[in-house]
Amino acid sequence: MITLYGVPFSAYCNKVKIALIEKGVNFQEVPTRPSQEPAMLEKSPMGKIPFVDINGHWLTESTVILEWLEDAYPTAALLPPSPNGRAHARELSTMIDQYLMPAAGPLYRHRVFGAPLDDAGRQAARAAVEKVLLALSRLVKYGPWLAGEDFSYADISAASVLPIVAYATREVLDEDLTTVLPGIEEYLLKLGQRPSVAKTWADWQTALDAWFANQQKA
Ligand SMILES: N[C@@H](CCC(=O)N[C@@H](CS)C(=O)NCC(=O)O)C(=O)O
Repeated sequence: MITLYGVPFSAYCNKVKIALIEKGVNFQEVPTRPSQEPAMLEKSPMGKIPFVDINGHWLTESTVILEWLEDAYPTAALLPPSPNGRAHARELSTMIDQYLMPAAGPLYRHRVFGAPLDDAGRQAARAAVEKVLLALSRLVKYGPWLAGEDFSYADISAASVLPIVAYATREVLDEDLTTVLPGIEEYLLKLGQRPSVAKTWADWQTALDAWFANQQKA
């Protein structure tokens, strides 16, 4: 049994959840927020989520956890067979995780958690998000999946991050910046047909709704 520690607000946690479901692995979720408390740092030394407990072995970093799953459960592969295909999937996934999500982070944290964001911050976030989306649109060739014929890490990152970017830019900038990606509508529909993605998106929406309902009560 694998235990996933995190929250559905987090794109990085959602990556791991999608991969676990895709692999058909038995797992449970324990709602956990990032923290610098010593007890948390024992399990997640940077105090970040997600982290997992694999029968007593603690592991952090979403991509590392995906790599562990790929090694441990090679069937239902989440990387294409050829070296070039694998590299391309990792390249897209890395761009989405390391550039797109951090670029949209200030908008998302402002919208959901009320983190301060002034006009200069808004404009900086917009420029940063646009830059990554433009870079991605140069690389993406739906085949039909992001890195080609096979559903891969690239799609897992996209499924985890694109809805957050669409939501945050729509809500804070009044414009869904992801629409610049060619074929995005059709691609999101296709992603949403996968049970792993549909479940993860539904959990994210439920968490958002509950969060805002609680905020209104407070
Ligand atoms: N590179 C990490 C990023 C994880 C990450 O930044 N998680 C956020 C939540 S979405 C977090 O824990 N932030 C708190 C912090 O950075 O202290 C991964 O892929 O797992």
